[in-house]
Amino acid sequence: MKNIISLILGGGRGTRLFPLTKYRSKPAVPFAAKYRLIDIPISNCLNSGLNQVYILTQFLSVSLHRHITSTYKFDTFAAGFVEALAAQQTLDSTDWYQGTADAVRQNLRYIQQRGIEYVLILSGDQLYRMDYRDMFKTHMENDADVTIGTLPVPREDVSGFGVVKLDENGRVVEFAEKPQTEEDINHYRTSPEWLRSRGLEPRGREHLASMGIYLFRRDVLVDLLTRYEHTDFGKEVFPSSIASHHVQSHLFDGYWEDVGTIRSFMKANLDLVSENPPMALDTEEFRIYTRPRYLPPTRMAGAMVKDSLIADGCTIGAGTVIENSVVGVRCRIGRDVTIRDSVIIGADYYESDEELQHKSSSTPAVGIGERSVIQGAIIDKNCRIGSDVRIINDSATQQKECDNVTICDGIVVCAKDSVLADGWKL
Ligand code: ADQ
Ligand code: ADP
Repeated sequence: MKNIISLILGGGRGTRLFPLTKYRSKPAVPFAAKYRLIDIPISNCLNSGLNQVYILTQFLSVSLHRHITSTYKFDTFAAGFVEALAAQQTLDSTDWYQGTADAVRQNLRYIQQRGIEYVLILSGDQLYRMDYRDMFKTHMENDADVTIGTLPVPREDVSGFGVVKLDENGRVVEFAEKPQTEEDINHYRTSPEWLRSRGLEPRGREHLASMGIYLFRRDVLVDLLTRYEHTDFGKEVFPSSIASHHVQSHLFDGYWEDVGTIRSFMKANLDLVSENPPMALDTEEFRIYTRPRYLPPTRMAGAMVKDSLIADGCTIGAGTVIENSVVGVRCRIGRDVTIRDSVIIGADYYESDEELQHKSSSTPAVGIGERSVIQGAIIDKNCRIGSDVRIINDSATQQKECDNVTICDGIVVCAKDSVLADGWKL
C-alpha cells in the first residue's frame, strides 16, 4: 500500500455545521464524546495499511493542528505521516478551495511525489468503517482508472447524493449529481436482481449512491485536473470522465452516515448510544484512534444514566438524569440536572477551586449548573450554563438566531464558550 496516498477533504467553509465551526475547522469538530471528526477517516486509512495521509482544509485551526501532531506520530521504522494542508496563497493560486476537485488541484504537487501510483480521496465528514484494501482489490481486478465507493440507498434519499448507473460488470456508465426530477431518479434505478447477484439484500433500496470515496490512478487524476478546469468531482469530473475512462463501482453495505450538517451530526452521535449501536466503538480490530488525554475516570454521585456515552474526566451530581445523550470530556454537571437527546461536547480545562468559589450568577462555572434541563441540544465546549437553565425547543422552531443560542433544523446549539446565566430560558 506504499504507492497509495490518501487525501481527506476536510470541508468547505463549514457553514452547514455552523456554529460548531465558528472557531475551528470542520475536521477538528469534536465527535462521539472523545474523538474529532477527522479521526474517523484517518483511522480507516491506518487500519487499511495506508499511512500517507493529507487533510485538505480551508483553514488550519489551532485545535486541528495540535490534535493531528499530538495523535498521529510515526516512528522512524513506519515512515508514514498525517498532515493538514490548508488553503493558502501560493504562486499558482490566491484563493480558497473552490470545490473538491479544486482542493485536490491546488495540492497536486503533493501527489506527484515519486513512487505514488494511486490516490484515494475521502470525505472528512462521514461515520463508517471500511477496509480500503477491498476497494483497491476491486480497482485492480477490473483494471479501472477510477473506482467509486457506492452504497444502496432508498429512493427518498437519492436527490441528496451522486447516483450511478452500472453495466452488468459494475462499470459506471452514467453518473448524475443529486438528480431532482422523477424522470432522472427513475432512470438511475438499479434492479434488485442485480444487487442480489452481488450479495446485497436490496430491502427497498434500488439506487446506488456515491459515497464520495474515490480511488484514482494517479496519472489519470493529474491529467483530468490539469486538462480541465473542473472544480468539483460530483458535479463535473465524473459526469464528464465516464465516457473516456474506466470508472468502476465498489459496493459497500455497512453502516455509513454523513456527519456534515447539524441534524446528521446529531443523528450520528446518538446512533452510537443504543444498546446495539450500528457501528460499535468497542472493537479490538479496526479501532478509532484519537489523542490520549490521561484524564481521570468519570465520577458519578447517584446519577441515573441510560443509553448514553460518557467520556473520561466528568463529574456528575446526585439526582441527575442523563438519557439518550453523549457527554464529552471534563464535563462538570451539577445535582438534579436533566439531559435528554443531547450532545454535550465537554471542556478543555478544569477550573480551580478558587475560581469556582468566586463564580457569580451572571458568569456561572464551566459546566451545567444545578436543576438545569437540556433537551434536544448540542452544547459546545467550555459553555457556562448556570443553575435552573431550561434549554428546550418547546415551540419546535426550526431555524433561529437567538442572543445566546442558534436553532438549526430544530436543534438548539450553544456555541463554544457561551454563557447562559442562572435561570436562563429559551
Ligand atoms: P457532498 O457531500 O454534497 O456530495 P461536497 O460538498 O462537494 O459534496 O463535499 C464532499 C466532501 O468534500 C465533504 O467532506 C466536504 O466537507 C468536502 N469539501 C467540500 N468542499 C470542499 C473544499 N472546497 N475544500 C475541501 N473540502 C471540501 C459528495 C459527492 C456526492 C456523494 C456525496 C456522499 O459529490 O456525489 O453522493 O458526497 O456524501
Ligand atoms: P481536547 O482535550 O478536546 O482535545 P484541546 O486540544 O483544545 O482539547 O486541548 C485541551 C486543553 O489543553 C486546552 O486548554 C489546550 O490549551 C491545552 N493543550 C492541549 N495540548 C496542548 C499543547 N500541546 N500545548 C499547549 N496546550 C495544550
